[in-house]
Amino acid sequence: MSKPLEGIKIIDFTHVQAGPACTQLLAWFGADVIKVERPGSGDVTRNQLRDIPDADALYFTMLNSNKKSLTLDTKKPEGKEVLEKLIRESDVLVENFGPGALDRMGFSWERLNELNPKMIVASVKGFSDGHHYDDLKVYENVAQCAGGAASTTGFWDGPPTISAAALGDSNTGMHLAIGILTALIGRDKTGKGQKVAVSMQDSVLNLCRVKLRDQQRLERVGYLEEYPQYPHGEFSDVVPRGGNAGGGGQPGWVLKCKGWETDPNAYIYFTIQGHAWEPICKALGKPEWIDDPAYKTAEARQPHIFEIFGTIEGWLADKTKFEAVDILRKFDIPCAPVLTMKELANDPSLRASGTIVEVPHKKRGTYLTVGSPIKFSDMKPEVTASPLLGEHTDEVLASLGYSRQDIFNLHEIKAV
Ligand code: CAO
Repeated sequence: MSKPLEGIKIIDFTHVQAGPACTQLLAWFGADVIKVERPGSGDVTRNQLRDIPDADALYFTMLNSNKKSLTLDTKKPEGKEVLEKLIRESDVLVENFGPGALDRMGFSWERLNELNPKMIVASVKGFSDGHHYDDLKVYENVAQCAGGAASTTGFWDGPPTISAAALGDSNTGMHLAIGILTALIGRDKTGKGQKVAVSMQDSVLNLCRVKLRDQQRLERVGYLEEYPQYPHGEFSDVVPRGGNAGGGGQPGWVLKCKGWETDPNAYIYFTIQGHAWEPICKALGKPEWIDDPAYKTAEARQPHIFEIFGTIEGWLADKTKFEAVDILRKFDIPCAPVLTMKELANDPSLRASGTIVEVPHKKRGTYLTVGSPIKFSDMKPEVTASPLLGEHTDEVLASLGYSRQDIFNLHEIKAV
């Protein structure tokens, strides 16, 4: 089956997570992604947190599937020459080096645009160009702090908290992929490439936009009625951390189920949707709450929402998280068990849908990874193994017109 991005050649000058997540997605959808790596070491994640000696770490394999690996020292003149050839025939270059690294290498946007005016140059940086922090190097947690996620995550009596979800890294990569695809469609109309830039701070903030909503509401009315601080606690002039409260108009909380005393994940998330109040009361065996003015509306419930959650926990005490959800789903109540990575890894539905896939790898044997979360009616993205360091160097050089002798002579700039 032909894939929509087949024929799009991408120079993948990315490392760690933010950039690789972007190019991996484009590779799944058919793009020819050539990962350019430093000879000898390659992407630093090949070696980070290894679980098998001498085999690429899962950190690398799970972010670089479906790609080719070209080892090339792009600081040496011969390496630059090869890169220039590649640039002339590629559609996109993606990079997430520290600020200024590509310029220092001699490949500024102006130079790249001169070499190939049709090429799209896509970058991830910690902060946007011209930002007062635009010289900073940034990793995931730094971005979560700079983008508003940390100050609004966690509990009010604890410190700012980092989410396990890669809001700074993979999320930024997904934003960049949207930018690249948009620029490719734009190029079809104008014939010109352009520079696409995404900052990790901006991408985190984009996902925290409801918190910016809350900041403005707080400044206008002085309180936020869906936060646990309302109505008994205090609000300052900044959006507080709301624990596990639901972010919209539906109060929710993480509630204990049978076995919580020994199993740290024996919980469900329970949401009280306004129109589901009647089914909730029925599910809990509390029909008297349906028309009681102290419980009937969301506004009336809020002052004693934790008493209501306590009653629900009483109901949950003899039910596992799975049993509870099986009952509540019949009443159309939005809820889910709190799932562990072990449960997700073995979930038959996720295996069947291709969201969790097993990938054979030359050195590791089989590893588990997350497949495409985007599903298509006409295409099923297949996940293939990440490349070994320099696995495709000779193949890529040959495709650029280098002879066997030339390739041999280039030994110094490509040696693994
Ligand atoms: N051949 C020769 N040199 C190469 C090369 C190659 N194939 N590939 C990379 N290099 C060089 C670069 O030219 C650069 O050299 P100089 O600094 O001397 O100019 C160097 O390797 C890479 O520098 P870096 O700043 O990108 O790497 P770092 O490990 O110091 O920092 C990171 C890593 C992630 C903090 C930084 O790249 C960064 O801030 N990136 C932008 C934000 C980002 O994407 N962060 C997400 C990372 S995922 O958590």
